[in-house]
Amino acid sequence: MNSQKTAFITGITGQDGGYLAEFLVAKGYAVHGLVRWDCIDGAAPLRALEEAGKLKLYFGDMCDTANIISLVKTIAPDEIYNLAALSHVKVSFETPASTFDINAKGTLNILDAVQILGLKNTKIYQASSSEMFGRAPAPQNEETKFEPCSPYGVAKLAAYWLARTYRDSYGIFVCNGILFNHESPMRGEDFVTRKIARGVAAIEAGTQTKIMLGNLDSMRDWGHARDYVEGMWRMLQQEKADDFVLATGTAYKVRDFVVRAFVQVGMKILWQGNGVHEIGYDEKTGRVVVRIDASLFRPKEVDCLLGDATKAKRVLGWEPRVFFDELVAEMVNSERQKLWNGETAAGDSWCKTG
Ligand code: F7E
Repeated sequence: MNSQKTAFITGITGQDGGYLAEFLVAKGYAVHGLVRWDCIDGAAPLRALEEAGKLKLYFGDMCDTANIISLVKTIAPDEIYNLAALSHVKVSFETPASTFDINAKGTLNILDAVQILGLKNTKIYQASSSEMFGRAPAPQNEETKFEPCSPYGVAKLAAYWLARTYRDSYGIFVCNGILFNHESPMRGEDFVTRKIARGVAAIEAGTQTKIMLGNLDSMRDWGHARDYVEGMWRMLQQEKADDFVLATGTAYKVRDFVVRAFVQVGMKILWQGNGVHEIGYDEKTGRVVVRIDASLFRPKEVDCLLGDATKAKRVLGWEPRVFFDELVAEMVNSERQKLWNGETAAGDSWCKTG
């Protein structure tokens, strides 16, 4: 009898999908992943696993009900990790309808597939988000009242409630992992941590002059994605499905990330001015290396996300290993390494994205 477990990861080309695929392959799983047709570039780092016969990739679309049901039927997974999403909060203000389709309806398609196919033993991980807490006072945990304030947060909250409803109504094993921000060198370039890390390395190398940023004062609880994918897996190893916050329990401002990242290349940043006129400059040379771009502000901002992962520690035995300083150092050094290896450097035009 084949005792190898099978996992199906949607959103496998994203940061978490990549780490999770590696983690599950190392645990001996047969891993299957869903790739959207326009995300094929993101599948490149996974090719080695695919060529080694440890991973199988399928083109698909979370919004295509028949496609999702048919894939779940073919794969008949023991575990489904539903990571596929439009994950950029600012972009969700510009594309609220497709955000809702992918993040909420897409989740419904996964739940319906398991329900309709009668897969009683399939366990589902639903990638819920701390963004669902929105403006709720920090620290936030599983008992905190949700107050989302972006189309992304609202769509994720709809998916969260669908998961709970299917769990309570049909006995489907589905866990909501309410994950606070988690980063790594694999993070998308339009998220603030990677954008800063890349910018700092490029400024050090002289290929970029400044980093354009939006709100410097929002606070986030930043952990390492590698730690968080292990938490996802631990949730599905439980006897009973439940919801868990994963977080480091520490929060820093975006400006703290900037300061810390420049320390990594030996620069001390001082601040001057207010609002869109604020600048960050190098103490030694007086050179301005951070400016504010009003277009990078969001219509509504989440001021402070700070998680309390006491329940995950108690029930799952999960704890983060990487904290702020180490995370920033890893991200900046990874960007420096890429530049030293001759990877094309970003110019100033690039730094206006995200
Ligand atoms: O922004 C501020 C921005 O885009 C962090 C996603 O994984 O975590 C992530 O969402 C903060 C915000 O992540 C820029 O206004 C300033 O306050 O890196 P971010 P996020 O919005 O927190 C949650 C938990 C998720 O679930 C999401 O999928 O940084 N900020 N200046 C900026 N942000 C960006 N992107 N770019 C800037 O230039």
